[in-house]
Amino acid sequence: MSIYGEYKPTLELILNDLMTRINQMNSDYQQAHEQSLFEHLNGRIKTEKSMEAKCKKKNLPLTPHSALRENRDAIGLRIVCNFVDDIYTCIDLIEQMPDVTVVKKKDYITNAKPNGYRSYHMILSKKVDQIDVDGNIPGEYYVEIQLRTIAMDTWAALEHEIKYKHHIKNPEMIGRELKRVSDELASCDISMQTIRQLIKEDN
Ligand code: 0O2
Repeated sequence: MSIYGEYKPTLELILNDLMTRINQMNSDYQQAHEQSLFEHLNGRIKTEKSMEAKCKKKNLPLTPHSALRENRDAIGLRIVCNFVDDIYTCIDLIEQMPDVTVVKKKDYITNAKPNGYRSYHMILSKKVDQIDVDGNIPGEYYVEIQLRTIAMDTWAALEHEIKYKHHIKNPEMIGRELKRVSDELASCDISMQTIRQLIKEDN
C-alpha cells in the first residue's frame, strides 16, 4: 500500500497543472519581455521510499496524513533561473496565481545555510475539487517550490551527491571548500546580473 494512499492521482494532477501553468507563465513573460523568466522547470512527486524515510526520521507513522500534512513536499517543483532578479519576479507571479496561497517562504538566498546552500523555498497551499486527506471537498494540498539560479543548482547537486558518499577522507575540508565555492558562485551571480543590467542600459 502506498504511503500516499488514494491521494496519489490527485498529487499527479496538481503537479501537471502547476507545471503547465508555470511554463505558460514563462511563455507569456518571454513574449512580453523578449527574454525568458527561467531556464528550466522540474517537477516530481517525492518517491514513496523517500517519503517513508522522511517520516521515519521524524518518528511519524507511515500514513497518508504524515505524508501530506506533517510533510509538505510530496509535490515538488524546482525553477532554475539564469539571474537572481528573475527568481524574485517568478515569486511575485506565483503569488498572484489564483487558487494558490503561499503559506511559508524561506529565503536561503539572502540568508544562505551555514554550509553554503542557497535557494528560495515556498510552500503553497492549493485548493482542488478532489477530496483531501482530512476528508474535505474542495481539498487542500501542499506544494513545495524551490527557486535557484543555475549556479546555485549546480552547487546543490554536487553537495547532495557528496552527502551520500560515506567514505570522504576529510569531510571538514570538503565542507569548507564547498562553502568557499558557494560564496564565489554567489558573487558570480551578482556580477552576471550587473552585466545584464549594463547591457540593458546600453540599449
Ligand atoms: P529532496 O530529495 O531534495 O526532496 P522540511 O522539508 O520542511 O521538513 P526543512 O529542513 O525545514 O525540512 O526544509 P528546507 O530547509 O526547506 O529544505 C527542504 C529541501 O531543500 C530538501 O529536501 C532539499 O531538496 C533542499 N535542501 C535543503 N538544504 C539543503 C542542503 O544543504 N543541500 C542540498 N543539496 N539541498 C538542500 P529533502 O527532503 O532533504 O530532499
